[in-house]
This record gives sequence, C-alpha cells and structure tokens, in this order.
Amino acid sequence: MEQEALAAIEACRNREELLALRVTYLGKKGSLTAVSRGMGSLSPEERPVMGQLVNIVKDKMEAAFATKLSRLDAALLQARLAEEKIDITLPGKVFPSGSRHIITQVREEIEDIFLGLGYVIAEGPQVELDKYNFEAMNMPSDHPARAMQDSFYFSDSVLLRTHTSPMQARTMEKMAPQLPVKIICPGVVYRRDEDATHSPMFHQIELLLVDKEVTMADLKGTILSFVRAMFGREREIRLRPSYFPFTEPSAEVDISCFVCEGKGCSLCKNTGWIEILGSGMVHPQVLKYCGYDPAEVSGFAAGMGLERISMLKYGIKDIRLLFDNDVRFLAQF
Ligand code: 2U9
Repeated sequence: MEQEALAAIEACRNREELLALRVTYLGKKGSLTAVSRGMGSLSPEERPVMGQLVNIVKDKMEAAFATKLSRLDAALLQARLAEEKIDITLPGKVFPSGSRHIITQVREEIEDIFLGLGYVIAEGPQVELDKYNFEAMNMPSDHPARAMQDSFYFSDSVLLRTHTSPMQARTMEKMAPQLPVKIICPGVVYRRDEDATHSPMFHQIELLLVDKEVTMADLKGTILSFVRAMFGREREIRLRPSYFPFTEPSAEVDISCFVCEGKGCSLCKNTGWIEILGSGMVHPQVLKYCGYDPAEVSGFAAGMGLERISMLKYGIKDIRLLFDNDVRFLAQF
C-alpha cells in the first residue's frame, strides 16, 4: 500500500487530485485508516507490531503529501508569473481627497503671519452680551453705529456678535493690568447685510496690541509687514482718515494694487489702490472700560473681513460662492 500510495502521490498533476488522493488513504474511510481500524481482530502480540507499522507508513504518506503539495503550489505560482503581465505604466486609481475651505486656508495664512509677529490667538462666543459687543466698544444704546450693524438679537442684552471685538474686550478685562495685550481674534460674525459682496454671516480677523507707548507708527509698521507677507514684498500701503467708534484716530488701509502695480485696472477701479482693512488707535474710552488707564497705556487695533481678503486674492466675484460649497468651486483652491 505504501509503494502504491507514494507512486500515486508522485503522479498527481494538481492540488485537487492530490487532496482527493489524501482522502483515499488517510481519510475517515481511507485504506490506511481501515487497516488501523481492523487491528481489533489481531492477537495481542500482533497488535503493537501492526500499530507501529501503520504509524510508519502514515508518517511517510503525510510527508509525501506535504512535499508534493508544496511542489505543486510552487509550479502553479511559476506558471502564473510566466503568464501574468502587469502594466505598471497604467494610471493608478484616483481617490478623490478633500481640502480645507478657502476661508480656512486664508485664515490660517493670516494667523501664521501674526503668530510670527508674536501675537496669540483668542477665540470666544458667537452669542454675545450687548455689554461686550457694543458698550465696551464705545457704542452706548443710543449710538447710531449700532443701526449700521443692525443685529440678530436673542433678547435686549444678548445677540449674535457683529464683530470679533467683544473677544478683545473680554481678553483685556481678564488680563488687566498686565501688559502687553497682543492678540488676534478670528471668527464668525453676523450682520444684517446681504448682496454680491456682503453676507449676513461672515468671518473677521481683528488684531489688538496694547502696551506702553504704542503709537500710530507701530500700527503702520505692523500692517505693512502683514500686507507684504500676504500680498507680496512690493506692496505699499496708504492710510486714509476714517471713523470708528472704538478707535481714535481711525484709518482705512489701502494696498497698492497687485494686479496692475498701481497703473490702474478694473480690480482697483483705476485708482491703483485697494481697500483691505480698517484700523486705528484704541479709543481711550475702550481702554478704560476694559480696565486699562489711557494715561498709562495705548494701543492699536485693526480688523479685516476674510471673505473680502479671499475674494481679492483669488479674484472671486460673488461672496455666495464661498458658502454654496459646490465642489467644482472649492476644488479650485
Ligand atoms: C478693541 C478696540 C478696537 C477693531 C477694528 C476695524 C477698525 C475695522 C472692519 C474691517 C472689515 C470690520 O470685517 S469688517 O467689516 N473692521 O474697520 N476694526 S478697528 O478695533 C478694535 C477692536 C477691539 C478692544
């Protein structure tokens, strides 16, 4: 039986034949198993002799099956390798991956610039108290500037913030009388305003520096550094007198047009200048309200709309594209 089995194993041409053959000899009803079962009819002297013999034959068969199986598998692999051709120059499968929203990208770019200048990021609630949103910002209840921001109220004293300034007020109140206060406040703000370039919800970043002997020169130098980092080393800035209730004096900041380099084009409406942010020296009333002595300290502040900066930088004509979240638009950035 041993010789017959070893010859049959050797003659197998594939895995299936080999596995079937294994059942024929070593399966429950296999020939060798039958010999093993039949040992009951042997005499007590013959039984151990036969038992040993069966085990030896079984070990040999198992070894032969294992060797043959690995040889068949190796041959199969060789055959497949010889036949199979993989074209490694074919394009791979493309897995679409998302990206950060353009407003997020622009926010982080601005944050990085100011972090580099030593500012700290301060974030706070979107649902604000009238006290921080208006009172602290030198806009008492009868102030006409409130109407311009005409806001979303929850009650007489609670509203969706109309700027991120209440966060500066909160930070100053907490820190007073420590110096310097050197923060940027990014975040969502809400106003009653809506057209191609205004949205009732938009994003701002405001900056605030309060210290001893801070002057308008610091304001100008800081903004020039920022503008050159953001819009190019060749940019110049121009300050125009303006008015905000929370700064005195106040100035709008224009940058030299980065499309026409000041010669005049449609972006700058032939003026050579583009308005990008508002700024000013923190109003003494605001310093006082937030716990600092205006006779001892001074500060500057500035604010910009992230949508406006993004639209300028990437030539986006309609603010609503930034909120539609159409992938065909978003994927361009
Ligand atoms: C404190 C004191 C003063 C923040 C300032 C502006 C000027 C400004 C606008 C830019 C475009 C708002 O997003 S926008 O519509 N902002 O012009 N913001 S100064 O002044 C502060 C802030 C906090 C304690």
